[in-house]
Amino acid sequence: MKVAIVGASGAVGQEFLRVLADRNFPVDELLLFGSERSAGSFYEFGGERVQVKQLRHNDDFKGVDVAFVSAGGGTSKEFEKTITKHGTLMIDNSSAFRMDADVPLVVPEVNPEDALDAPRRVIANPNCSTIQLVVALKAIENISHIRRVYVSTYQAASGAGAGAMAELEGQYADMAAGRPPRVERFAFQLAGNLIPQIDVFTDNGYTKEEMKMVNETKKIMHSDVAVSAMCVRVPVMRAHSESVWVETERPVAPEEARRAFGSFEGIVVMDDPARQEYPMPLFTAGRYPVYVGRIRTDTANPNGLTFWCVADQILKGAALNAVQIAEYLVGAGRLGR
Ligand code: 2RA
Repeated sequence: MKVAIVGASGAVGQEFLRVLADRNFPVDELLLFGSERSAGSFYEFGGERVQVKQLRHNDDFKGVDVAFVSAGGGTSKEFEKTITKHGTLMIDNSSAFRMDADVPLVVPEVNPEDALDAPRRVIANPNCSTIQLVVALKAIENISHIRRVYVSTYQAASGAGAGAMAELEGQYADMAAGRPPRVERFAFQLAGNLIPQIDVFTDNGYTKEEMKMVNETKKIMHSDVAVSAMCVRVPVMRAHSESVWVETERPVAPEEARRAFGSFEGIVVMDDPARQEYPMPLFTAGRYPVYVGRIRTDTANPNGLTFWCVADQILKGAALNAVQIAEYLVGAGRLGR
């Protein structure tokens, strides 16, 4: 297959290279695209050095089967037609098209068949914090309909890109050296701090990140589930964590939930409080699954269940999920020759 990565030099772009190789995705030819700034750089794939080309409005995508795009919403909007005009499937990591009715929003463990109907040749990869949430929710939805979800997120620096990760690392180094930490990517110093704002505020007082969790969850799950979210940036490098409270139609005992999570594809249960076993972002970074632990009954709601989930934001929250969508389509005979 002829495969393209757009935004190859970014944190997610780099992870695409590793995930495609690690999962033996059938790549015959790989094209890398980037901004004027990253054009000319070389990256290694399959034992060869591949040079990044500048993304332009030309016919570079002719013959490309699938393009994994992670270069920001503005670039996705500007280049959608250029990328898809010869039939290339665009799997887009930005928020540009997620809520468009003719663009499927897909998490393969939850709604893979939605990927089969992409009339614009665009499939959207959901927001990272939504992906890990819906994987966990679907395991419970399978045994009792979820009416309501409250979620608090603890989102790593990686969600804001490679530059933000470098800034967090630099801030820790500055603090250790007694220098004032450099603050550029975030509105405030992140090291030693928590920032209760991700993305801009909307009219209802919630941030865009919080409203993505509300709206995307309904679209992916084809559900009327009510979601209320509080999203917080934490000084963690690259895995997002979430505290989740769900209200189900009938009470679900923790043991039943543990079995449902344990048998669900893509979830690993780490839940042995007596041995202090629960998922943590430090140990989840670089891994594929969504980890779930601290499963218990909600003390404030007889139909409530609460748990903690952690997943690598750059992998399951971005690159891995996009590659899994492509793998599903290959398996369904809808991608590649
Ligand atoms: C974040 N959800 O963590 C965003 C990235 N897509 O900032």
